[in-house]
Amino acid sequence: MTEIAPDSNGEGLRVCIVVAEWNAFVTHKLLEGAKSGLRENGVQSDDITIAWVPGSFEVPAATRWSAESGRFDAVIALGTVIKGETDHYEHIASQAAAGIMETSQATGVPVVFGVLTCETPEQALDRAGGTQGNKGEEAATAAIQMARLRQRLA
Ligand code: DLZ
Repeated sequence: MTEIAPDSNGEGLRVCIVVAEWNAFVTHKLLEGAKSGLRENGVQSDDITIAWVPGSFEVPAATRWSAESGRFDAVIALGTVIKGETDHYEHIASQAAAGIMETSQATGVPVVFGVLTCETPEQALDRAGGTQGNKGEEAATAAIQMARLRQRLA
């Protein structure tokens, strides 16, 4: 039997973080969490690229460009969708999730989902360094582990 345990050693990995400006009061905190998660696990600052996009709807396109570039071992997608008075929320959240999954499957590059989908701003802040931790930091660990797993399985 062969078992591959999670490997969170980020040394030498190159990672692109795609982050949405919409709801910047949350996404900036997610970005800080992702950067510190990468750095704490050994990813060098010079090996981290941050790409800002207007909103979560644009996140999938930028993840696709970065994944197709061949320059990155993993891509982290960050955004925050907060429920409003219209069904815009459902469209943006579902398209972001589907596009990110499609990018990962089409390119083979791990693209991890760090897009919050919340009912209220408070729920979002709880998940961006508040009572529920920082989903950006969790995304960083997931990105490293998936990049390492890909190296082992490829
Ligand atoms: C338009 C819009 C709305 C209403 N809400 C959000 C949101 O909660 N989170 C988010 O990341 N982006 C939102 N946007 C912006 C869209 O993602 C997109 O940037 C614009 O529709 C332009 O294509």
